Amino acid sequence: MIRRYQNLINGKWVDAQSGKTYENRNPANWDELIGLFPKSGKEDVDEAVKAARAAFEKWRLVPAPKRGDIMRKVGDILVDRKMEIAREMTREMGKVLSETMGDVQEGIDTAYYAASEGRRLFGRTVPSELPDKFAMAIRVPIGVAGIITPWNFPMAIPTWKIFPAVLSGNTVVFKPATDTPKTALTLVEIMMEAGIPEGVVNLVFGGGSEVGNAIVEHPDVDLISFTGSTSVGKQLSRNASETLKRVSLELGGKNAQIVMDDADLDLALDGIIWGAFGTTGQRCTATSRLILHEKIYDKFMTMLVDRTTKLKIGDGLLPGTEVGPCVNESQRKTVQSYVEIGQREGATLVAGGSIASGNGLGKGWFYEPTVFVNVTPTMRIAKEEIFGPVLSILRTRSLEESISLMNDTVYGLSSSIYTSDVNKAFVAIRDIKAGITYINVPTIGAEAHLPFGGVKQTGNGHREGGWTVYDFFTEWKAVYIDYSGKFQRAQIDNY
Ligand code: UN1
Repeated sequence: MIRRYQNLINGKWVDAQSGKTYENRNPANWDELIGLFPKSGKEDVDEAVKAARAAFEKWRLVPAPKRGDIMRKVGDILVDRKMEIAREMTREMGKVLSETMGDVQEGIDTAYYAASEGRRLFGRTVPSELPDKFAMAIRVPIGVAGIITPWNFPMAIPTWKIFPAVLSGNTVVFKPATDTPKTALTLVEIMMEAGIPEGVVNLVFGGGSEVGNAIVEHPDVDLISFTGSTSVGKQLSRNASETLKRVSLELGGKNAQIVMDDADLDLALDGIIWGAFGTTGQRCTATSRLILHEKIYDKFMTMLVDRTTKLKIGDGLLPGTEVGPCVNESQRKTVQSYVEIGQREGATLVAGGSIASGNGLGKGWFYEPTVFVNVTPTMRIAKEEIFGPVLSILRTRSLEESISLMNDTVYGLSSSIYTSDVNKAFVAIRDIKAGITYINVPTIGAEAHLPFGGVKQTGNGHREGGWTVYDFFTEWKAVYIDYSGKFQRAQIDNY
């Protein structure tokens, strides 16, 4: 019996109005059908937005600390159900169980942060120019937030957006990636169980061009928070401009790790293996380029190829697995096509380069962790986001050259340098153009309470995470209170 799941609109579970569904399958074993989910359309989005708009008028009046109490309960339930949710997540998107547990943990951390922010949401008071007059700026909720999320962090990324949105007093229409509907459904169920009122969080399943776009173009949606590819982000931004929405975009990356000749090489090796092949390279923070100092090049490459070829590929639910499958067939095709492009461009494969076929891998979208050398900065494998287990190596002679290679990309999300020289570390912090710079840490593993986002074509200037995301989900209102009892003109009108 195949389970058929539904959208959540105004607190009720409902089918797509068209009655259509799509299949959710396990990328480690495509024969395994997880369930059927609504293939929704514009008419379903209309209903969800109507519900969110109506709910906003009540929700905005609930005191923020009370909204925070609900967030704390959401965190508590996530703690209780962490293992079960992680298993479900590995089954629907493939990354290994320890990583899906980390994904849930990021949601837990974000929930507790939101709970505490309910008692802050700081505004400012400032002096007025005039006597007996008080001036302040307060944060107010904005309205209906459209939340559009990817499949690589099916719990963490929705929580980064939805928790601060609702804590700030907004209501939500949530469209998760088609590859990871089950985790999204669990998150929304938990929010309802914790006491989120009907209509505050609405969930609409379906594709980007139908559901996502209907949210983006809807005149009654006030803001959009999106994580995904740069090409979709650009199109989304154009579509949202018609209604002048506030839009937060977290887009692509071509993150690099530098290893200097003075680095601890064992440490740098652990870093690159985790950064490049953790989550099968499917993080927007994944390390896709390694910039190696010529003095340690040969030694480090031997170490790297040895470790890469020993990584254990398999079903993420099996103990000992280090690298799970790509999320679906088309993602694996993209990876394979980039490997072919790299070879055509003249780069040399020193590890991987093929579909992984061993025991038990035949029914999933597995791909070998892959390393290219003889890569030049103009090759497509050195420039374009691949979103898979493919690492390009660049050789360098100095810190300056390393940083210039690092910055030679249209993206600017994450960056890392391994060095034992504090002076070099500080130059790197100053000169690398990225939203995140790690010293002796891989490019992945951002903490939930720090600003997360990138420069250049990685985004449009907003940050998720920590206190900074609350700037996106609130509007500033300036307030003046004159208690002089007299008519006073502002300074500009009487100076
Ligand atoms: C992403 O890949 O879209 O920094 C997010 C990290 C995680 C989040 C990644 N905390 O690697």
